[in-house]
Amino acid sequence: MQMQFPKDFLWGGATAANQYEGGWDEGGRGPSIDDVFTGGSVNTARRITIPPEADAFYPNHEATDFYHHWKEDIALFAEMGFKVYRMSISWSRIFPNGDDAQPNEEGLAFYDAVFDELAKYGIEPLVTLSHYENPLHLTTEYGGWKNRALIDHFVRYADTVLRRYRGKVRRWLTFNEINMLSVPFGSFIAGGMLPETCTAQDRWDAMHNQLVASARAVRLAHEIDPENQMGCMIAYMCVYPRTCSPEDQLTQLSVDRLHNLLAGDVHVRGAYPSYAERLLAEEGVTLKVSEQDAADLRAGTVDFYTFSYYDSRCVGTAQEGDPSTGNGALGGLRNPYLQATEWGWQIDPKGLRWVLNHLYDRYQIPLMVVENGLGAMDEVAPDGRIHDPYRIDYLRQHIESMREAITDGVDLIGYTPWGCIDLVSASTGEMRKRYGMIYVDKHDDGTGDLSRHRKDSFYWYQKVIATNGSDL
Ligand code: BGP
Repeated sequence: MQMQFPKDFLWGGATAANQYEGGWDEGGRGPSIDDVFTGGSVNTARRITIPPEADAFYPNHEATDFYHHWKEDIALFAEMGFKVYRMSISWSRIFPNGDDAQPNEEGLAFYDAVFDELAKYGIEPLVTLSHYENPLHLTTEYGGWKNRALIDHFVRYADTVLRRYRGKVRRWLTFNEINMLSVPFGSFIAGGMLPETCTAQDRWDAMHNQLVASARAVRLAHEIDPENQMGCMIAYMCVYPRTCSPEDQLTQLSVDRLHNLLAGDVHVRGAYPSYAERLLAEEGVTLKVSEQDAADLRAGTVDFYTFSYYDSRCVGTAQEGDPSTGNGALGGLRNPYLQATEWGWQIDPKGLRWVLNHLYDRYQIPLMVVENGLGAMDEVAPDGRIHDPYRIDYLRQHIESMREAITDGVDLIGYTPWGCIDLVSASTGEMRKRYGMIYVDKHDDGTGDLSRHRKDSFYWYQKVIATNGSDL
């Protein structure tokens, strides 16, 4: 038995302003935390420099310049056949400092034009309110998301854009990969807190504040337009027990709950799960939930659940000679059954079927894979084209796995592979780690004319969408 993709399946692609939009000091935009983040290299973290250094290169200042190429890029997305386009609004383009009295009209008008252009092609926007980006002022003046003051600032920003784009945008995600705050990697990128002074308690306080802010935004969105569909976004870092020892099963259970499930449980169920207190205590963290917070969380549960899926890893007892994975966010052990990318991310399409089933068993609400893809170093071949069979292979196998999950009975409503057009890497700040089906001529030393080129995967994905996933 083999089911097909539902006929209204949302095929598309995903980007985010912090890595794609550029125009960092144009149109009245204020600086964001990404504007003080320089590039790293393979598996080395990016560097934070406040204020920006005059001679350092900040990859996202221009990024791949959606700000000046949006018409051309949307036309290319339409050519691929996108039904949906996941993007984010840059908060500091709307409120340059995050706590301003009035929004920046030029910023609001920019996204109006983008949404109108998408509508022209019948592409539905899926908008992330906060994708790894805060106005920098909220870090320098407030210390980032551990400060509860950010809840009100975020809700005001959400209120502004929800009202402005009412009817133009119907599907929203609140915080990108909110659960990255469960690991030190998320301190700055997800929480706007300087890593050297950020404690585990700060990170979990920040996550709590974002969960409350998210719930309040969800409730507001439903009030503003009952047709709004509100989703959460979780980085699902699939984990397996390294061996069949009972200890390894329990380690897997704890890691899965702490890093993957906890935040989503709050988003979907409107309350912290019963396992939270003990698990957090083991991290040295105390959960503080006021009565008002509890009421807010209950009143703002999400309509659908979205996640990113790139790889999997093992946890538990290391075996002789086991290397750890090169993916710094969660660490973990190598799985001897899997190949890894150049950046140590283990390629595991079957794991996606496992995760989809795991999540649907748990929540029974519509699911969407809003990030997935292969970061690779693409070359322009002597024939002037970009041949990326490795990316086609990766995507094909993950789409097959999604079809298996649909056959298993999972309500999967859409798929937006990450970085459908080349953009800056979040973890390393590199340009050479490319995900796109559209190549952008831009390099780590800042050179390149930003011209766009269709890769082989562009034509392949176009065919996948045209046949609703039946010709892979
Ligand atoms: C996710 C982020 C994205 C993105 C992607 C790929 O965690 O939501 O912003 O960049 O990972 O990661 P990277 O760019 O580090 O390869």
